[in-house]
Amino acid sequence: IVQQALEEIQNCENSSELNSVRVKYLGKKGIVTSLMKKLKELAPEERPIFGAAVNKAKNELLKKINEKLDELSQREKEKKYAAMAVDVTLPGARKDIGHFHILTQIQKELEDIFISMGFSVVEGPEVEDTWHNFDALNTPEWHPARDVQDSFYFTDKILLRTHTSPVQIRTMLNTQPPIAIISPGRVYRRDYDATHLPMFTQMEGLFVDKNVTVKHLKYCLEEMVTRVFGKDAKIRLKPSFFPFTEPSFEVDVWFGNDWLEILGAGMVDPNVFKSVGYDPEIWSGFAFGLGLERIAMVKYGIKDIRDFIRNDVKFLENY
Ligand code: FA5
Repeated sequence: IVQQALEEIQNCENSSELNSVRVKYLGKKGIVTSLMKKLKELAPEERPIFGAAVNKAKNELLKKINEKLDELSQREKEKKYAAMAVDVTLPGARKDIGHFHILTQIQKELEDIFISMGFSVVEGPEVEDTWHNFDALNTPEWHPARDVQDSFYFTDKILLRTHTSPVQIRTMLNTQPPIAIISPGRVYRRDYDATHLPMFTQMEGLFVDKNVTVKHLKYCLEEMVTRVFGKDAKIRLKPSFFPFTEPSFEVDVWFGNDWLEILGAGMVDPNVFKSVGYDPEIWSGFAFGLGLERIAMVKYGIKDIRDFIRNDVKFLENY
């Protein structure tokens, strides 16, 4: 009987099976218990021997059952914890997170490039007065750029700035040379087609010191262009005209297999220095104004400037 019981204990898979085995042998009506009841049917001299044997068997089974119970409950615990465990090596659920708008990316990229050359970033107001936007920039009343056709006026003296150049004036009025600043921001014009927006983004650059020449301007722009477009990119300065620079240039970049215009630049006109109280005999400088949308269009081959403001997620996700 003991042999049989031990085998059954050993074969138990879980604690409830083990409990059934315990009841079967040691319960009130169990096999071992009923053996004890047979004691009184035996001859008196046989009773102590039989009793001791049954007791021994009972204790042995109890001990085995308890051992087995420990083992099983340990195993059941392990199973339970294993089921609860988290595999930290599994990849997480992917969340769609946004990223910077392509124009913001270009702006940051250019800021980093100019900051590394020693420029600092300043900002100016988008609502300007005609003195900062035009007069101080040597653009007199009769100049066609002041025409209501091109600018958004609130009153005859207040308008949405048409370029970032008024930040040159605000900076020079606030500080003394040497000056090396860039100024990114929105500007507004009455323009709208595949290459012109009524609201677009420029980045102004201004460098003022003694003995500044066109070479400094060219170096600075070449450095910027090769860092944005790669080592093979080249620039070309074409003569142009701006009232606030003399000489003035339009700058083309060679990218892909074409020359593309990306900015206007030049040497600060003496009249601009006079309007901020700088002596043009002492100070010289260069300035440039680049169109950020145009730079992004050249770099990424974007054909229609209106894509920047359509907020089409499919377009924006590409950059
Ligand atoms: C200016 O606005 C001058 N203030 C630039 C400058 C600054 C010259 C300092 C000299 C010294 P322009 O109007 O060419 O220049 O505009 C500069 C750049 O802005 C252009 O090369 C072009 O890239 C971009 N741009 C002009 N108009 C638009 C428009 N409607 N939409 C998008 N980009 C434009």
